[in-house]
Amino acid sequence: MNTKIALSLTALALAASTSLAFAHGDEEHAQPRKYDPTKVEPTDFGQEGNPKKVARTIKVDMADNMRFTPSDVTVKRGETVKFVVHNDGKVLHEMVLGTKKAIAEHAELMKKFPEMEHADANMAHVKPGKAGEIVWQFTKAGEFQFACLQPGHFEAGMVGKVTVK
Ligand SMILES: [Cu+2]
Repeated sequence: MNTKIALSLTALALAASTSLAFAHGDEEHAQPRKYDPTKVEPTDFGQEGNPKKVARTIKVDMADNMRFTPSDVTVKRGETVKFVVHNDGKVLHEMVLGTKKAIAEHAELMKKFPEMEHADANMAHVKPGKAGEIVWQFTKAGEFQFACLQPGHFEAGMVGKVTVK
C-alpha cells in the first residue's frame, strides 16, 4: 500500500474519531478548490491537475440508481482532465478517484467512520442538483477507478473505470 495514502487514511480516521472534521460538504465549500502547485502530491494514479492545463473536460452524471454516466472513461497518459460531476439525484453523491486498491480501502474506512468528512484533490462531494469538479492529471498508465463512497453506494455498484493509455 502506498505509504502516503496509508498516512492520509490514518489521518482521516483520526480526524473522524476526534471530530476534527475537515469542513466539507457545506455551501462555503462548493466553490472550486484553489490550485497550489506546492501542495501537489504525486500518487499511484496521478496527481492534482493544473486548471490552466486542462486538455479535456468530461461530464459525469451521478444518480440515485447508484450509477455514474459514463461509467467507463479512457484518457491519455499525461493528460489533465477536468471532471464536471453532476448530481442528478436527491441524496448526496461523490466522485472519488483512485487505484482499485485505494478505493476498496477507503470504502472500508467509510464503513467504520460513516460520518467521516474529507476533502482532497481526487474527490468531489456533490449535493443534490449541484455540480462539482475534479481536475486531475493522469501521469501513469493503467486501470483506475472512480467511486461514490457514501454509505452503501459503492457496495450497490456506484463505481466506474478510468483507463489511462
Ligand atoms: Cu452515491
